[in-house]
Amino acid sequence: PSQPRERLRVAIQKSGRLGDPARELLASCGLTWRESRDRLFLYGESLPVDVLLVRDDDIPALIADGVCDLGIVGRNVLVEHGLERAATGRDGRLTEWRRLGWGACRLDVAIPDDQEWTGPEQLAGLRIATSYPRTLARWLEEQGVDAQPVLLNGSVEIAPRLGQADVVADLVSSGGTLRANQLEPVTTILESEAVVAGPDHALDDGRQEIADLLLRRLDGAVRLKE
Ligand code: PRT
Ligand code: ZN
Repeated sequence: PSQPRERLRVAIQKSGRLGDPARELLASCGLTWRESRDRLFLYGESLPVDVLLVRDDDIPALIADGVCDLGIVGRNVLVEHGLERAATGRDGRLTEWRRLGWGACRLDVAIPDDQEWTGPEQLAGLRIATSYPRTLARWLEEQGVDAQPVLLNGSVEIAPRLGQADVVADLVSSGGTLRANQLEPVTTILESEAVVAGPDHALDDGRQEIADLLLRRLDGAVRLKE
């Protein structure tokens, strides 16, 4: 059990695609802050809200373990973490508290562009390179297809050329990266965007009230942008 905490703690990506938009969103909620010397922490000044700057992959576990209350993260990361956590029998279910409408991408299956796509059954027996093995495995199971996820944490798109895998399941936004690697997206496993992730229950120690205030402002800021 963690110590009582009267300040809300929000995890966001330190750098990368979602870091700057997440900071801008918090600023548009009226949050001002002072940055810690090591640049891992933003101490909220105008609201009792502190921000932890981390790798996006660490955000779900920080919330599930109660270190942070909320996080801004891609649905792709949240879903993969949830499946992993469930498969390994740990509790700490997370949900999407808000969808943010930016950071959009898809987790797509892509095959060499000189091949014809006839449907998911074509993937039977193939090695599929991905950074999202649980999400891929769930989809394969739904499709009734038996294939072999190959976990790669980066450069998934070059795996077929290197002979590490036959096809890939990778994040796509413009599709340029796949095309440059002679791959063609053929079907979508997951539609993703940035979300506010939180536990599937209310927060303790008065932090729910702070979260409600922050989310009210966030909803206003998101509406203004539309
Ligand atoms: O360092 P850290 O671990 O925090 O960052 P990261 O490198 O793991 O993540 P980052 O910053 O690359 O992505 C963070 C989140 O942005 C992802 O989890 C997604 O939710 C979201 N997102 C949106 C994307 C993309 N669009 C995207 N295009 N994440 C990755 N990509 C990749 C894509 O796979 C391809 O390799 O970007 C490349 C360019 O894509 P195309 O299709 O435009 O060519
Ligand atoms: Zn990451």
